[in-house]
Amino acid sequence: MAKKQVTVPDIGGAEAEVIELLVAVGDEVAVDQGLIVLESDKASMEIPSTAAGVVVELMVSEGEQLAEGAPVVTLEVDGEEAEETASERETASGESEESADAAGESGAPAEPDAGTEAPAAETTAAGSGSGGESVTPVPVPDIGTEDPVELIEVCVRVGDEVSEGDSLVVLESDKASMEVPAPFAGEVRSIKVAEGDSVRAGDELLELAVAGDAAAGSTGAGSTTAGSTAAGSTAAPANEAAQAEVPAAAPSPREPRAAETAPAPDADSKSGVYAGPAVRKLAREFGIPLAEVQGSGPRGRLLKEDLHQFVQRRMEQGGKTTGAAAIPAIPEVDFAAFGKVEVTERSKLDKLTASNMQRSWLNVPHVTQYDDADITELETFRASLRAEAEQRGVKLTPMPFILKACAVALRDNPKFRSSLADGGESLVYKHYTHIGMAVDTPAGLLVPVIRDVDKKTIWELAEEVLAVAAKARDRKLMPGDMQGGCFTVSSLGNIGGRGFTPIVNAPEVGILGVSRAEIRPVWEGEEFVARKLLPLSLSYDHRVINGGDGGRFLTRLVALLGDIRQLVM
Ligand code: CAO
Repeated sequence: MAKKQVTVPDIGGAEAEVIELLVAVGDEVAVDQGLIVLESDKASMEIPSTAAGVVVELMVSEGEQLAEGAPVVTLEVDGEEAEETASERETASGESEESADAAGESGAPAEPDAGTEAPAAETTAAGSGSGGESVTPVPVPDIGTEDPVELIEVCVRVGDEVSEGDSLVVLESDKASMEVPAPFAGEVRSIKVAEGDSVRAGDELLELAVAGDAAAGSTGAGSTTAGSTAAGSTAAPANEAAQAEVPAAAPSPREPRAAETAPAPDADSKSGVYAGPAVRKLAREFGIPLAEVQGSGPRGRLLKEDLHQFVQRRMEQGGKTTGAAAIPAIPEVDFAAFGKVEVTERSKLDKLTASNMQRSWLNVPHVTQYDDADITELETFRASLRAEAEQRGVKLTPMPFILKACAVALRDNPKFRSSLADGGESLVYKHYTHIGMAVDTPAGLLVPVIRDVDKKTIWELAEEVLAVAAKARDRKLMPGDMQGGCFTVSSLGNIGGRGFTPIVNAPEVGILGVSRAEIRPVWEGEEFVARKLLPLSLSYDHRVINGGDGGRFLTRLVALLGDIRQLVM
């Protein structure tokens, strides 16, 4: 086992504050795993481990200001890793291990590379003498990694005059986001990149044009202000001698902008949002306004878990009150401000029904069709069975006839007992006829399912209607008693009303609402006659059922109830 120190790499600025410790002594860390989070006035960034090992010493504490080279942790690494690291160092710099350590070796990603020299090499003199113009390509500076990073924003347009230090583009990796500042003042002559491009150190970003005198001036300024700009260093154009000495602009860690963090207009224009680049990136991908998220990290720092919880809360809120995060919530009102109120807890069943209804209402495009069934003859027949019903010990209401008529109509219109599957790609046709029946109970609405309605007699159905309604009211239904339905009947006939629009019990595609039957005058060609009419309302899922299908189903149902002899056909 050998020891290895990890130090702060080039952070593109003077100092940054430790705002979070991501590891503790004894932790096992992997290469690239975040050790601490640093935050400057421009950005926050994770400092990754440069080796795999166990943390044996943590040399920093929260609130401390650190600069490049400051030791962060000491790791105990296995021999192989230590050897590799040592030989890498020797190959890279020719230094001994001690001298590398003394210099704060950290695998810091900011070694000079091709990009730093590119501007000088490619500067072209477009004019002549000191009064001419030079056009200088500006490359991606050293960004601390050889991997490509995403260019998420181009901050300038062709023709823009920029000052030294102005942001040209914004780059983002999963560890940091950074602005690339203008290495000198000039006019943007051409832009070689676009948002979404992957770029590496040395890739050309754009060309800046400077007048000869100005260029010379800016060179001077660049060399004298090196280290004091946001980037911490500058590059000068035009003057080759100067360029040879002055490093190219280092990227400036940045504070992400509103457009980047979330689509919400004020998402992060509010100051005080503490979030690392990975969190900001995630927030941007999901359109989460960071300013609305409560950070649970040290000093209110936003963690990925906070985003997860935010999304989860929004979804739950959607399920309970609005159905979807995108739907604006109904504002809470202080009703007590207007008079005496009483607040009661809703039953579990009530809340479950509410969320099922809302889910269906929001997912299913509903259409409701209305018609009246003439049940005069049916009622005469039912009345004729009263004595037998008493003998059998059952109450014969219109419900068994309605169920039976629905079974025949479902057989004749099989789409009504289908369900959507594969996200709408296919339809499942059921070859059974199980029908749910809404039961109004003191605890809330329950929908037991009566199986194989098509195979049962009116007497069997009458018994079962009574039995399941009693079971529902006594809260004795098992979950299986309420599953497997193909269609639902909801009758308010015993209560009253002329019609209503029932909500489809998805994934079923149809539901029949039954209202109170009453005797009404019906024109029969030459005169009005008194007939008993049963108002029916058929709601269906318009993704599956077309108006024509709905019309055929309802017309068939009306015909069946109007002439119950057809029920046996
Ligand atoms: N028109 C006129 N009278 C009707 C009728 C109708 N459409 N339907 C039933 N009735 C009569 C019955 O004949 C019975 O009369 P008698 O007592 O004189 O015999 C009386 O109303 C009570 O019937 P019932 O309710 O006991 O029996 P049912 O078979 O009609 O209904 C059940 C059973 C469980 C469906 C019903 O009791 C019920 O709970 N309905 C409410 C369903 C509901 O809440 N739906 C809304 C869901 S969406 O919010």
